[in-house]
Amino acid sequence: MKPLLILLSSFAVASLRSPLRGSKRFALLAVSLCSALVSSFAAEQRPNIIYILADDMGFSDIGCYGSEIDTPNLDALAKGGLRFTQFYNTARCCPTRASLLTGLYPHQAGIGHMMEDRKLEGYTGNLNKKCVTIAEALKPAGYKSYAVGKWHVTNVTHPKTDADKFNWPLQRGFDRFYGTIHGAGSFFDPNTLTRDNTYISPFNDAEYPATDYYYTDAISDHATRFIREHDKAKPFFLYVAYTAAHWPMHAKEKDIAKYKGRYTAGYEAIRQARYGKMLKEGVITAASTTNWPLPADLGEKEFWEWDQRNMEVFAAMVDNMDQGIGRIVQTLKDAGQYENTLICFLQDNGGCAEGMGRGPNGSPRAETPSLPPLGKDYLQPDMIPKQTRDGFPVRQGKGVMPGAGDTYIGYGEAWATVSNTPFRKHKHWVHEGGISTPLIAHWPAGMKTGRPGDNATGRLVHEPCHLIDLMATAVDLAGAVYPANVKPMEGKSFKPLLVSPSPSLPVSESPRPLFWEHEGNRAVRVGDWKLVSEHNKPWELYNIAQDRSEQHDLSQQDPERVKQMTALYDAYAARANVEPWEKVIPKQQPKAGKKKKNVPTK
Ligand SMILES: [Ca+2]
Repeated sequence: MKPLLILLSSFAVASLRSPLRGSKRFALLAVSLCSALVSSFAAEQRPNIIYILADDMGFSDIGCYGSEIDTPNLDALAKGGLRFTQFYNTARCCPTRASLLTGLYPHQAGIGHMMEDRKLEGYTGNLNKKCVTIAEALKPAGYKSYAVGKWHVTNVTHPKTDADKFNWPLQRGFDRFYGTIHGAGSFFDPNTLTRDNTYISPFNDAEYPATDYYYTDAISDHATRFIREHDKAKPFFLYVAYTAAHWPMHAKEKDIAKYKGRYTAGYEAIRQARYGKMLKEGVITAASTTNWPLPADLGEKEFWEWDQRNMEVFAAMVDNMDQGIGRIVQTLKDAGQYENTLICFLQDNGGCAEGMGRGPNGSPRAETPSLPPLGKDYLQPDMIPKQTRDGFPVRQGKGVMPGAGDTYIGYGEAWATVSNTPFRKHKHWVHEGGISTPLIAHWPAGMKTGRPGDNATGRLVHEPCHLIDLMATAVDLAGAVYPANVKPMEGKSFKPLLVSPSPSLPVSESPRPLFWEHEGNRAVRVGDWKLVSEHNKPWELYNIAQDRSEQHDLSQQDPERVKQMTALYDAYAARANVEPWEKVIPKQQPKAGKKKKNVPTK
């Protein structure tokens, strides 16, 4: 109410100083009061904004996009909001977070690859000073900002370092933070766990005492805490970056138990069931197809029980995240903030086919711990812990049943392909399987137009949109002024798509180009056309409206379009700090994108 009081005082002073007398002065004061009230009312109508990001999940992994995994809370948001069918990320953890937070393409923000400093402007492993985060952009407009979960846009990550934390959440505009600075780790003992600017141990945390610590729960609980403790006089921006369902496959037994036996039908049957549900939901058209084989070297029969367990745990991780999102929604309702909060849910890249922990046969758990226990104050330094706190060695390899904290396994290429139904490729690649994400947007106060016959909720939006649009949308809704002294934001506000009852309203008058580059994999999309290539392979051309599964390469039939779109891509690469992959990582070094067994690539 402070701004209102200031406004009222200034108007009152102005009217007293006015040469007008009596009723005229009263009329001026009344008009002034009305304007002040209107402007204050307008300010208070600005919505809270919550962006929820999930990790390493495919396009079909939540219920309202085709999954058999139970996600009732996300499904309810979709029913009361909108689902975008062609929303895009950047194919990988770090660049997606850089792009989401800044509204730029990742290389422009300094994170064209991961956290390593490659001594190139587009590849510094830190957000640069030529960008602002959404929190920084919204602060002058009066927003409070909170971040929870995975940060992963800095290379200052080791608990023992006293390096400058210049690029941590509180130094990039957020008022409070709870989460991990690094990009992956144990869900039962996460590395780089941090509150505000201080590393903490989850087992000695007076603010969040936990007997059965699980990171996804901790993220949900801190999101609800920040909402509860927020001063309602101001609007807020909350960024919730879950690590579910990134490897390792870690979940609570009670959540896993629910999925026991749900995957006995096998990879292909689950893929077909998802495809059918996706068609029914309308999130794909029949122009997409699963009429192409799953990877041939999969489904080793002797490990089938083990690989079912991998997917059961993956499902449990998603389920637990959805339960947490339900608690966030309930907290908003309890706080009277539900109606005027925009909630967006999306995923950072497609399903992950990396072979984490899937090497030669692993060992069964020993009956007794073989290592000295770790103290409650111990700050876990490792992405892959060597042992549990109570002294059991962490195990990897085929046959090691995942779920508990002494295992560290990924769910592998077959399930990742099922996750990405019906699209090609995975995390790392910029074919549709790598870059397609659901986007659910839910904002009751903004979407209720009140016009008769409106079908404003439960709609599908088919406009191609991208992470870069999340900054533009936040700035638009907040009434913020985007600073002039940093790189202009690349995206467009999708507010018109949220508030219009029209089934499809273009964000821009003409189709705008969207661009991707990751580890030499490249793509550009203009309207229905997409030009895409794997690293050091020829361009492929697809009509996405007719062939989103990218099965029919039209590059030979339409060389003129290939030429035009290549020129667009080249101009983008030149202006956006994109370098040839060989220059980023010289050939003698291992390529992070190349599949390796048992080697972490974050
Ligand atoms: Ca990821």
